[in-house]
Amino acid sequence: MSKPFRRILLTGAAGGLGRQLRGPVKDFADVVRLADIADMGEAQEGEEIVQCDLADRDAVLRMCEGVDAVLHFGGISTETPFAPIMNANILGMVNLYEAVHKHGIRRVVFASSNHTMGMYRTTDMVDATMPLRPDGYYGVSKVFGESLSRFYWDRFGIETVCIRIGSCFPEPANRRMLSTYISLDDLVELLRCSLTAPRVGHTITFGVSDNPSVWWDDRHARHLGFVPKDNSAKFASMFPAGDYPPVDDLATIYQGGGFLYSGPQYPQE
Ligand code: NAI
Ligand code: 15L
Repeated sequence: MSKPFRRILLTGAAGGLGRQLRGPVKDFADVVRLADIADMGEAQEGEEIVQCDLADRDAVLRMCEGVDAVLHFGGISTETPFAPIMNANILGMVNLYEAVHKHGIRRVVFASSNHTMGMYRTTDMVDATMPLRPDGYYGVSKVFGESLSRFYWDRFGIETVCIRIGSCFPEPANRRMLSTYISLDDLVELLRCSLTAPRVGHTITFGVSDNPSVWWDDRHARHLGFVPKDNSAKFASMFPAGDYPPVDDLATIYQGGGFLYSGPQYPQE
């Protein structure tokens, strides 16, 4: 069966998700170009390898040459000091969209994050139209990515699906992740929908499985046609409600969980 694209680019290919996506995304294109600042090993059949720092404008321009669509997973993926976030997630995003525009690439799928609205409470129900409420520098950098991609849609007609990924790990690491869990299979299906839906414009979607307890209402992304198949119910017994931290714990109050403690803290030293 023919594949939807001739060549797609997967950034962040050496990372936790990138390594797991490397196989499945081959269904989307004849050639998958894998990119990262870190080593990705040897290219397998149907793969190309490009080692590239997202902060290097010329290298990013070369990385995007001949590409039909981008799955952008590269960058700093947790709360850190601002400088690396600025280089990889802010400057890197500017470099990527400049290259996407120059090469006439029409669609990007951006691995955004639930930390764009981590300051909502765990008692809130959040949808894509609500004000962004990031929970640290990392969340702010993803807000920047969502905003930059919005600009490139409004100004240049480049389509982007921003996936506010919850927690994509083999299994939840804590009780919070019973709400934020997305299985790898569901993420792959969401990528397929994001790449192949006929018209996505600038879409914000929540990357989450069909979990029993949800914080996010994805009704504004129905046009993607994504229907999650998995849920976190099978992990519930790992985290009994009584073991959860007391109610004055920031990681319990806010959707961003532990990131509330790793972001900027005041007073500073
Ligand atoms: P990861 O940290 O394992 O992988 C990120 C990759 O980006 C790494 O291989 C790293 O070398 C690369 N990278 C970092 N700085 C770079 C630079 N300057 N130039 C080029 N490459 C650079 O993170 P993970 O878990 O694989 O996440 C992938 C993406 O998905 C990230 O953008 C992250 O923010 C996003 N995400 C992941 C979630 C999850 O549950 N795993 C949840 C929400 C968002
Ligand atoms: C993220 O954005 C991170 O990239 C990932 O490592 C997890 O911390 C995830 O959010 C989460 O909120 O569980």
